[in-house]
Amino acid sequence: MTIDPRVFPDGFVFGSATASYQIEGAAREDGRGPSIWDTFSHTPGNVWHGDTGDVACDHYHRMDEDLDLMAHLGLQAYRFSLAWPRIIPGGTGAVNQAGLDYYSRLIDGLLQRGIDPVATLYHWDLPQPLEDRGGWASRATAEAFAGYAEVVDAAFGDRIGTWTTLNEPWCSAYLGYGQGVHAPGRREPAAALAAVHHLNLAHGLGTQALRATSTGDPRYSVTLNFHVARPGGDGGEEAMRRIDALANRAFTGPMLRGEYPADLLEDTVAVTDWSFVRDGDLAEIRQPIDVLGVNYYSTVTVRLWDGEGEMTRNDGHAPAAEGTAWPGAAQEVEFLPQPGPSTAMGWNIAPDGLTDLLVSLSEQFPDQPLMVTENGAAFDDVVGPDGTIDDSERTDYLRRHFLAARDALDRGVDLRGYFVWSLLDNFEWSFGYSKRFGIVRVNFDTLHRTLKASAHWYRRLIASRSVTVADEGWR
Ligand code: PNW
Repeated sequence: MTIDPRVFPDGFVFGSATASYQIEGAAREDGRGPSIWDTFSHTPGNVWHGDTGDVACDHYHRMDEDLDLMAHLGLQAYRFSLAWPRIIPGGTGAVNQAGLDYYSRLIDGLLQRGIDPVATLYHWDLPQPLEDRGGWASRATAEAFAGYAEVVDAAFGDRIGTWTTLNEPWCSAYLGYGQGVHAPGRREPAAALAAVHHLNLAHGLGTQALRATSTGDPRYSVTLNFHVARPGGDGGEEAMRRIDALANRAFTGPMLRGEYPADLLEDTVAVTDWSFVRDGDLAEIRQPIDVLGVNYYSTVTVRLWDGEGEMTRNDGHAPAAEGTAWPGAAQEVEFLPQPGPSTAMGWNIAPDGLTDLLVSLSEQFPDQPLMVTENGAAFDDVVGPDGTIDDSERTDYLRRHFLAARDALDRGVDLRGYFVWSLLDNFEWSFGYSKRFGIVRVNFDTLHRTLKASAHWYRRLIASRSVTVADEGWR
C-alpha cells in the first residue's frame, strides 16, 4: 500500500500558537503585576515605533471571540502561555486569584470546544520584581519558577493536555542578557551564560513540580528554537559546531543527557568558569519529557571570520547593538547573507531545514517524540478592496513546511503534531506591530479580526488532513 505523501496520519495534531504578552493586552488589569517586557517596551528606543503590549490584540477581553475563531478553524490543539505576573505578581509569594480565574475560563472554553490546551509556563514575561533581584542570571529565579509551577499545576493540572515549561530559552538568555535586544535588555555575556543554566534548572525543577502533584494525566515538554546552520566557506564546519554547541546543545545536553557539552565549556572559557553550576544540578535538570517542542523558521549560513574588514552578522535578529548573542568562540563566526527568497523578517525560506532538523533530532535522541510547536512567516499583507487578505506567500510557506514535516514522518521521525505561528497578528517583540505572523489579521485600530486566505487554507487542511485537498479551492 502506498501512502499519499500529502496526507497526514490519524493522530497527528494540527494546532496554532500564541503567547501571553504578544496578544493579551490588559497589562494593568485585575491585579497583573509588571513584567520585564512592560519595562523594556516602555523604555524608549527598545521597540520599533515605541510599541508596547499594553493593548496588543486585546485578547484578554476578546477571549470568547478568539475561542470561536479557533473552533471555526477546527484547531485540535491551542498552544498559549500563562503570564506569570498575572498569577504571582511579585514572582514569589501572593497568588492573584483573578489571574487564575482568567486562565481557568480560557482552558474551560477550549475544552468545551474540543480543543486540547497546550500551556507554556514561561514565554518571556518575567515578573519585574524577579529581574530586580537578578533575573535569570540569578539562581533564585529558577527556584521561584518551581513555586510558580506548583501553583499553576494545582489550579489547572487536571485540565491541561500538555505542559511546556519554557519557550525558547535561547532567546531569553542570549537576546535578553547578551545582545540586549529583548527584555531585560542586558548586555553581559557572562550573565547570558548564567541565564542559560538557570533556565535549564527552571525547566528541571519546574517539570518535577508539575509532575509531583498532577491530578490529571498531562504530557510534559519544553520548547526550544534550534539553529540550523549550513556551511558557507572557510571554517564552515567548525563555525557550525560552535553555533550548535552554544545555541542547541547548551539546552539539549543538560535537559536530555544530563550534561553540558565539553566543547561548549571550552568555547566559553574566556567568558565564564560555569561556577554557577552546582553539584546535583544536572540531575535535577535532566527529566524525562513526553515531547520535545521544536520551533523552526529558517536556516543560517556560517563560516569562520578571517579577521579582514567588517564582520557580517546576518543571523536574523533585531539589528545588533553593542551586545552579542554569541559569547565566546562563536563571536568569531560570520553569518552570511542568505540566498533566495525570504520573509518580511529577512529570514530565508528553507523548508528542507525543517526536515533536516527533525531527522537530526530523532537521530540524536532516538526515543524522544517531537512536535513542531512553532512555524510560520511574517509578510506584508495587503487588504483587498473587498476586505479579503490574499496572503498566498504565507500559504505557500506553510504548505511547503507542512510537506517538509510530512517528509520527516516518511523518514521515520516520531513527529506528533504541528502548531502554526501564529493564530493572530500580534506584538512581535522588538519589531512591535510592524511584523504580521497571523493567519488571522488584526486591525490594531479597531481590533477587528479577519481570516486571511491562509486561515481558510489551514481550515481545509485540518478538515481533510490532506495538503492536496487544502490546495483545491485556493483563493
Ligand atoms: C519566536 N531570533 O521568537 C517566538 O517564540 C515567538 O514569540 C515569536 O513571535 C516568533 O518566534 C517569531 O519571531 C523568536 O532572533 C524571536 O532568532 C527571535 C528569534 C527567534 C525566535
